[in-house]
Amino acid sequence: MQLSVVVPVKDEAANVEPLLDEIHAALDARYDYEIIYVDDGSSDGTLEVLRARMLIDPRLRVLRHEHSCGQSTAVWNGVRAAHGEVIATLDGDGQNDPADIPALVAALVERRPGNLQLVMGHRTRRKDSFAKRIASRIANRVRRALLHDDTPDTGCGIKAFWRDAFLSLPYFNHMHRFLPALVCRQGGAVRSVPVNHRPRESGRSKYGINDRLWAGIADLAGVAWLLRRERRPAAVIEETPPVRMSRTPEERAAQRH
Ligand SMILES: Nc1nc2c(ncn2[C@@H]2O[C@H](COP(=O)(O)OP(=O)(O)O)[C@@H](O)[C@H]2O)c(=O)[nH]1
Ligand SMILES: [Mg+2]
Repeated sequence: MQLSVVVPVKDEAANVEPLLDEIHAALDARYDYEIIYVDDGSSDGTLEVLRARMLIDPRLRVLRHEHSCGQSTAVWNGVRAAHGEVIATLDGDGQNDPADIPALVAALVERRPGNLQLVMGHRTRRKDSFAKRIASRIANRVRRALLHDDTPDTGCGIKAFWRDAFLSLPYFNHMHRFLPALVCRQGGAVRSVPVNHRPRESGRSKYGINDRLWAGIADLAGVAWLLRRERRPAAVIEETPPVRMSRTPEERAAQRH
């Protein structure tokens, strides 16, 4: 199994090196893996730190957007570029603990149930401000009641999924907050696994409670609409007897006579 770790970053210069060290410590000797950082138009020197590190770290790949396009788009492009069939993502600010990656990946490849497509981290003890925890708790309740996605913590940055399953989801800005509902929509199963959470040591949070709330309400309405518009059956049954396509021009010519 090949594993690609995708890390979206915007203005996380001081967090890059410590987090990379932790990712290597968690994965070295366990997996065939690569780490893909997607820099989303940072202006604090994040890209320069990544470039310097890339020279001495053969497992590190660096992608960048010339202008900021948001976290969902960064994750999407990182996954598209990934070579692994299994993807793990985590936030670039160090709040997620890379030591949780093996447990998430193990749960995914166990495939219980067989249609398991996504394993979500669940931050059971969040190290965020009181206001943020309350806002998040309310948002999670409302989302869960409306989307029935049976996931306690969809905003958690650390998760594992199959690359193919992710790339068959509909892309839209902010989609990364709705992965469980979108996976269920396409017939996949989702599991949640408890993970560690840590306070932010450097840099600033990019999301305010207010802008997350208003964008969140619009997105929730959009995702609810998408769920109602899903009509694909679990399987398409072909009734035609097997037909072999002709392989060569000669074979095709012979069939015409
Ligand atoms: N690519 C990209 N990543 C972002 C953006 N905003 C936040 N991030 C990353 O998403 C992760 C979570 O963001 P953060 O500000 O810590 O959110 P919080 O933990 O919910 O306060 C971090 O790795 C950020 O660097 C963005 O606009 N683009
Ligand atoms: Mg954070």
